[in-house]
Amino acid sequence: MLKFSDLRLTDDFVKKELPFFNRPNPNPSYRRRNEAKMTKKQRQRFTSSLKTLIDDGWFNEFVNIHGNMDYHMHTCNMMTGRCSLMGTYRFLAWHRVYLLKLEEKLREVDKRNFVPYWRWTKRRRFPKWLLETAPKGMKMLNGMSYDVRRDIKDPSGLPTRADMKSRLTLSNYREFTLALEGMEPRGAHNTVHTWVGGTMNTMYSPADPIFWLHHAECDRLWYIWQIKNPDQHPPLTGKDAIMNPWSNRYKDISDLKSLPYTYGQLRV
Ligand SMILES: [Cu+2]
Repeated sequence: MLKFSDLRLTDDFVKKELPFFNRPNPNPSYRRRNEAKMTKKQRQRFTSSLKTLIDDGWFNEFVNIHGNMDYHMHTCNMMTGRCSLMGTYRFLAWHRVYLLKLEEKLREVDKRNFVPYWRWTKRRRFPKWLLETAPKGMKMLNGMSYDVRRDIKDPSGLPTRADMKSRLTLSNYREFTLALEGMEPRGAHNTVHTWVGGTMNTMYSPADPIFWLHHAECDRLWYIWQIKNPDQHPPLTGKDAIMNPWSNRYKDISDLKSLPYTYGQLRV
């Protein structure tokens, strides 16, 4: 069982001042691991379980939830070009729920599964072991078919660790989430989407398995930030606070101790 002391919090202040009400789950069901540190078996399990979900059509439908941009889960809607703060405020929580739903399904296939995270600041290249997992013959909401494509750029285009460290010092929710998601000047999340390119640059980006590893890293960065900033929340009320099409509420999904997972590493 994971002990709190295993979390390797490097910052002494965090250890001492960690507020009781937003600390990691001391008894998580599982741990999300760094993709670079996974064993061959764990990687194979992940890709073959994903393939099971792709082959039975579940994955395609699940991707299309993201293809429907009516859920206000990004600052800007790629379809209409309209941007709103509501999307800004829902971005992190909505994607946390989305990841959890895939993870639940993967764990139904094999209980040992988890969504790995890709530390793009440190491992500055596309994870080789995932290169060949690129679904083909996917269907968009309008019935058009597509294959997952990538246009991977030079490593220098990825956000740096120094950059992320400075973004994590922002202590206001809105400023932080914008710096992570990306408005100007190019937030980290958007930068990585563009860096992978191809399908990752569209609203069908979840069709590329790297989407999940990228978003697990974004979620991990939020998680680290939440520990340091337990009082910072987006001003979501009423139905805006419900991460539709699911029924999860912001207040539950942002409570670290109620999450079933923790992260293998809590450093930026
Ligand atoms: Cu998204």
